[in-house]
Amino acid sequence: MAELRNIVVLTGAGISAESGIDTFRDAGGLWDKHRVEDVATPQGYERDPALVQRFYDARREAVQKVAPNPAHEALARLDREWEGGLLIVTQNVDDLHERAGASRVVHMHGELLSALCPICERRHRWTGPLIDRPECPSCEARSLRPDVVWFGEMPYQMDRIYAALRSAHLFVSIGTSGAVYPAAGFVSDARELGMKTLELNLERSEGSHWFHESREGPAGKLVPEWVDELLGTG
Ligand code: BV8
Repeated sequence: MAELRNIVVLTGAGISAESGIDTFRDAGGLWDKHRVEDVATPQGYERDPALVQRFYDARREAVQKVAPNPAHEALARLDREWEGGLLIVTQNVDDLHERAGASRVVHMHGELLSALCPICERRHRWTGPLIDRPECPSCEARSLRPDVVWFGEMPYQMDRIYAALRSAHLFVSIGTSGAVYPAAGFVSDARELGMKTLELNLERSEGSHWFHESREGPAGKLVPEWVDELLGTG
């Protein structure tokens, strides 16, 4: 096995669960309370933009009331101390990785604290609501939408993600059910590229069979343990 230098870490809603952010598919999760087709598709937004804006306004407000947990903090430490390549690819739209101090982070499904203007295509850091159709700070159009990737839309920075996968020696998946593509396909890509694969999740995910090793438990415990192992500070 080639010397372990470059790592790609994929995170999902499970890594933010212990910070008090709802996951999607777990009991009482977001998809229990909202129909995906209504709140997370371009067609749903077309049909009822106010419903979609309220959905994201509520999540944007909630994320500013919670804090990173030990799993986010451990990955931020890895980001600071790991001399090799590292890319944290998150499906999450919260900013808890960055608030914990991580910088080598890609939000493949967008960010809650960002508004996208479909007219001038500029993005703007946004902490308030969008329901009252505020003006775009660049072009003054009143069409700002949540800067998130809806189903049927192309995820962000796929070239950067595939480039990191091609030069990685280890792929680690944390807190994701492996139900949504293309993210759910990264582990099979990683196996085809011949690298080691590790899953850290509360329960085995839909793609568990692709992983060399699966550890079950809360991210707040498993991730600090794994980072200690890697940095030899365990
Ligand atoms: C696209 C942003 C073209 C918005 C999201 C191939 C086959 C079948 C279908 C498709 C396919 N390719 C494309 C599709 C269609 C679709 C898709 O995958 N559909 C599914 C439902 C079958 N994909 C798309 O439309 C994507 N676009 O494909 O464009 C293309 C094609 C190729 C290459 C490029 C482009 C766009 C999908 C993005 C949609 N937007 N989010 C928002 O947040 O509101 S998806 C959203 O749902 C999340 O971002 C995340 O991706 C997904 C939720 O999954 P998880 O994060 O895993 O959360 P979940 O609740 O499911 O699971 C939590 C896990 O954590 C569980 O396993 C649980 O056990 C664990 N857990 C819980 N607590 C803890 C824990 N683990 C550890 N510790 C704990 N404490």
